[in-house]
Amino acid sequence: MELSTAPPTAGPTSDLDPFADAFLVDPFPALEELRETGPVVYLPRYDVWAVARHQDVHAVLRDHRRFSSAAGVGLGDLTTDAYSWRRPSLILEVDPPTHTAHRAVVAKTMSPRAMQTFQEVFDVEAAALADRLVALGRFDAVADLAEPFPSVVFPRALGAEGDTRDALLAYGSLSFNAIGPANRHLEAALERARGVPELIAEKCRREALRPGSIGIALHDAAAAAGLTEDQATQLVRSLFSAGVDTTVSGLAFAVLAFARHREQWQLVRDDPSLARNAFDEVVRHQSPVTGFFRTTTTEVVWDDVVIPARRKVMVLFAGANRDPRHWDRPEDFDVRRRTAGNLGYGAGAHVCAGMTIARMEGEALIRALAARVDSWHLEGDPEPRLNNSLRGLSRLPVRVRSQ
Ligand code: OVV
Repeated sequence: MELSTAPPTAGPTSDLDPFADAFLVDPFPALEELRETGPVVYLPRYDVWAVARHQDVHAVLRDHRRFSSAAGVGLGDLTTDAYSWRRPSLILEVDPPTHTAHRAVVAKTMSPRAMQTFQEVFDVEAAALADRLVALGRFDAVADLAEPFPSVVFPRALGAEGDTRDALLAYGSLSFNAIGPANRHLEAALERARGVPELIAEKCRREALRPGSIGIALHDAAAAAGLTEDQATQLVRSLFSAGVDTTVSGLAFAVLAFARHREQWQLVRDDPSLARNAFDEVVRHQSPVTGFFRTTTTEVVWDDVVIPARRKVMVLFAGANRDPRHWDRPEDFDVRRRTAGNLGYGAGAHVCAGMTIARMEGEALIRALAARVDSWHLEGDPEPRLNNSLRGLSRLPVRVRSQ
């Protein structure tokens, strides 16, 4: 291997604003430009660095020693500017070894084995929803399909009592907007979520959770690992934060993809075992979570570019997921594609803890719909939902054809 002898440089820069509305609506042209500009690019507008190529996104995510999560995974530094509405996450905003212990507790309760219990409930719920939608014929695939499914099945699996839908959607919106600057999207999310953090905290307590639920299993596993009840409550909160809006986005993008690419829907109808891979391909193609940040723990020389210590690096999953250096025809939505290397769920120690349940939800609903819907038709333009780190739709008017 030839070692680079070039001296470290300041590296390429870009005037990109990754929180401007144009980027939030459609980040892909700008991400292509970033990938072409270099492996790591300085963004003077926010005084941060950005990586958008598959290889670099993957490598940064796996290097938690030099790229820390402990100062938060957003633009701001949580060690100096804490969020006003919650304490730091015990799993998202920490590094190994503390992270490892907390992650093990969550992983145990969210494992494929533990999730098996919920498969049947998801299938029954998906079938009932698909029946209702086919009966409607025309509907908004966001309000009537993408939002109701995760915001019913996920809190139920977690053990939350009562109707938590609006609270969870508001809380998710806030959690993901908080990754960005204090712009109007974050302001609106804070306003919408007034009183919600307190309500969520209440729902996460052991006494508030249903026996046999993931939430109770988490409390038990946390106690067995020597964590306090307060810590267990905060770990349950993490699941509520990350588990609803993300899946809502994935399902809305799935419908949009199938309305735009009817031959892909036909493939899933012909072979419903493709449902699982199809959902993963939606996550690869649309990358609901555009990217999170890391903070350098020391000076890092990355491909001859010097990033000083204690600086923020934006890790663009959505850039990696469309990188032609890794993917064949990255712009194409292809349900039969090998999705190995999909970074839509992140990678490394912090890879999405809810990945198994998210995939189960996506698969269950796509399967149920594939058994009933012949084709999807757009009845109007999809409307984007603007959020500082979570791509999504606010409206998706569709009509379904069924026999
Ligand atoms: C928004 C988000 C994503 C992932 C994890 C968490 C929050 C957390 O609170 O742990």
